[in-house]
Amino acid sequence: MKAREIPFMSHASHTRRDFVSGLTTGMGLLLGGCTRTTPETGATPDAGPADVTLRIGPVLVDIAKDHTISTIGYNGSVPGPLIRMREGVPVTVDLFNDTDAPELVHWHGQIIPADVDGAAEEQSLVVPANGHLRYRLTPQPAGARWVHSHVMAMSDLHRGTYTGQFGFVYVEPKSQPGSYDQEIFLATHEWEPFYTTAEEGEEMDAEQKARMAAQKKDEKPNGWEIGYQRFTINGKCLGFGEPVRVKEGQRVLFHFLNASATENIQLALPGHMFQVVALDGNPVPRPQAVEVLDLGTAERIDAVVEMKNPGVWILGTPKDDDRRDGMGIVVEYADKTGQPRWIKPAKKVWDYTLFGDNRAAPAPDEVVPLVIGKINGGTGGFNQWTINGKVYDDKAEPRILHKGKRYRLAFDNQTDDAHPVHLHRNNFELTNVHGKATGGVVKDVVTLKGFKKIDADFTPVMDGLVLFHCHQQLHMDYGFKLLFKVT
Ligand SMILES: [Cu+2]
Repeated sequence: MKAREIPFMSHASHTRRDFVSGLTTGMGLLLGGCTRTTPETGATPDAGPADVTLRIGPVLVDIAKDHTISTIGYNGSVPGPLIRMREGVPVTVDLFNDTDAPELVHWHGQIIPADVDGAAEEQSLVVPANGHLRYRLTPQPAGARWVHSHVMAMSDLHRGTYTGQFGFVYVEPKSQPGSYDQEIFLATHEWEPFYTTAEEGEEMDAEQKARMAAQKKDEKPNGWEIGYQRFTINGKCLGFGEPVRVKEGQRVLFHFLNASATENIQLALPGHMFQVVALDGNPVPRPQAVEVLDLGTAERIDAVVEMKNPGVWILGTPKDDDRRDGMGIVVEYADKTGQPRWIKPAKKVWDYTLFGDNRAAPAPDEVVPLVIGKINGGTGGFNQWTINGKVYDDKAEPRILHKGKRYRLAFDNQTDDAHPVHLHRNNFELTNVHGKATGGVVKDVVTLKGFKKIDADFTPVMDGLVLFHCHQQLHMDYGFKLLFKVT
């Protein structure tokens, strides 16, 4: 069976125009092999149409009334088309780049060879400026994955994950789990980034506050942070797009993706609970109902919501300013009208271990300490980020890991920022979160809160270069990376 590339047909908030552009996408797919004459960059030449085609190019996104964002996206829409693949079934991928800058297309959360993973540090194939790249990959594992640009943006807030280059990838399992009446894919993203010196305070406990107070002495002041003017779900500000239309009694499976460049967010749907069934696309041992979801940059959550509170509601961020600036979407029951309602949820601390079980983790073959540090940039400068005391050095030899051995990544965040750290081409299992043992929660991003420790175990199965980094673009760009080599 072939992988399909389809528009967001199942998603209520897509307008007719989006749907039409989705159809255009489908035609691009058929014509893909003959619309460009630029040379192949490498990989597997293969006659005939590709199974998946992504065309990188300028796109205008109407995020609100009289408010259009000019950015770079995939196939003329933001988010890009929902790409469905089947676990273990190889696909041919065509990447066209209609921009003047080389691009990297990263298949986030998939266990695939380094050359097609889409990261410069892993020496992946590049999509040349105004050029074309074709290769094959075998999608795995099943679950909610995604695709996004992996270029360094540095000080340019119109590159990398600041743009509209992101889209859902759903790798269909060999057998379908769970029952639901409707499936909705929702991706959050912020627009119109700007530099600010205002630091966004994370919620902190007494221990975190004490450590922060101790650390603030004798330091340069904090460097640039990023703020945003506008917030969207599936490219629309709250109230502008079509609502998610539901019926009383339905079980709706939501696939949430935080496609931000730099923001960790929360989402709530007043009057309803989220039954969390998978994190980063991987089923959790103990599905649990929660009122508020926490999503660090690049994290995904699959949650089932039972629609049993008829009305018109706002699914959105508990942060009033950000919701006012667009971070939300209306959920509308059939035959219900009126102003969408918002009720502030109770404050709850997000806890990954809620979804884990009590199994004891096998002892690792080796512990890899990863101590996170920060060098303040001072006013008008960029902060730098260190792992084990060093900013990323592309001349340094990668750290060698061996296939089949169990490694424990021992994260020790010695900064006050929360870091959504990501390991490429592998999944890891959380084994200890803030001193509490857990098991069975398998992820590819984990958000390290300020001054906290998390252990995550993994066993590399595929050789080659493996990039580890913070998924906060500004942190990644300024040092927060480490390269492994699996042999
Ligand atoms: Cu970070």
